Amino acid sequence: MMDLKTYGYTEIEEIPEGLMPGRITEFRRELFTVMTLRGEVSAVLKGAFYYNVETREDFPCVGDFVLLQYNEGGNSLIVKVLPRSSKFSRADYSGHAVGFTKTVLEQVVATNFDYVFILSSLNWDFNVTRIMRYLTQARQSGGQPVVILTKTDLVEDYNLTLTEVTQSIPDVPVHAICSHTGQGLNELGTYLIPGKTVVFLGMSGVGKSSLLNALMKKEVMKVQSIREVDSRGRHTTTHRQLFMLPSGAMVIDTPGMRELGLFDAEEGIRGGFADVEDLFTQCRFTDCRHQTEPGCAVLTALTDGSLVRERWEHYLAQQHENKFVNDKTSYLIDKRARNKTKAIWSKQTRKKGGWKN
Ligand SMILES: Nc1nc2c(ncn2[C@@H]2O[C@H](COP(=O)(O)OP(=O)(O)OP(=O)(O)O)[C@@H](O)[C@H]2O)c(=O)[nH]1
Ligand SMILES: [Mg+2]
Repeated sequence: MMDLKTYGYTEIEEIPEGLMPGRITEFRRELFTVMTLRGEVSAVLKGAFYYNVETREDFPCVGDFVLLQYNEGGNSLIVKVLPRSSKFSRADYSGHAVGFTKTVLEQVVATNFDYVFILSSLNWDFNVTRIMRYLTQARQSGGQPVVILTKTDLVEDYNLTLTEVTQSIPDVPVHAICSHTGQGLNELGTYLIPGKTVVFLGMSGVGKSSLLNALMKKEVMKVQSIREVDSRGRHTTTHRQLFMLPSGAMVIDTPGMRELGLFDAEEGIRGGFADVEDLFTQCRFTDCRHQTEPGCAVLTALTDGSLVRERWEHYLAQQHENKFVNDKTSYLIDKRARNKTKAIWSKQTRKKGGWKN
């Protein structure tokens, strides 16, 4: 018989007759997978299960310890969620309308973890501001944050970045790893101890599932290459799942989040390229386009090598992409306005009888 203690369960309250404790490892298509003393079982919510439909904050989530009515022949029934020791939630703007007002729902992403691994890739999309934003959320979760810089094999020298991150967040441990070569993975041993749970957070494509696979020593989660042009992830992982590592620790892999993505780009670029934008203030002309203008600080920096050409090109590429997204958004808003005008106009002409279809 399996011992639920290995899944981090501590008996905090007496189990009523006829119920069985378990830990939710997966939730997909309205069906929960729960690890119990009898192994893995499928479960649904008991009809009378109460949760607040407006906030959904007490809706069972991957990582939760629950009480079940075990059902031999079919789905077991979840009757209760046990108190959570930690939880990570985010605002869900997907727009459920409650009454006439659009409320922002709390979406609980994972619960009962000891560590929050904030993953960030060391490739050129790297930016400290984004890490700090994740950190703010992680600090409120009840888990201990750890920053993981991924894909060390893609950069020649990551020591500068490592120093930059360590200096920006001196109270949080930072590790640089490569899931492909295994570099730095043994440093993570301090956290991956039996009975402890780690949740992986980070943007799509940073390598969360790759790290999970490396730690599992087999492919348990699908991994997909990112778009090379801009290193954006493809949102490969679409559900959350808890895995038991060979070390006895557990990992909750999560899908990369959207809202910390594209539309934040402006602030993100500023945060990631402060050194580049600082140069602009030194140009002779305030409207310098940094192309051929005399007294351009960017051109000078490129010539004397203090600004690496690739970095400048990455900056331009990001600005370009960001502008594209912004233009597209305003194009759609304009289009909606135009269509509205067109609708009013055609209505009026039709009334006058001057419009024939
Ligand atoms: N070079 C290199 N590539 C890596 C490394 N880790 C992950 N990748 C690649 O990065 C891409 C994205 O990896 P995933 O593990 O799918 O990323 P993810 O964070 O799980 O993404 P989502 O599931 O969409 O949130 C894949 O092509 C991986 O092979 C690494 O250490 N080095
Ligand atoms: Mg993934």
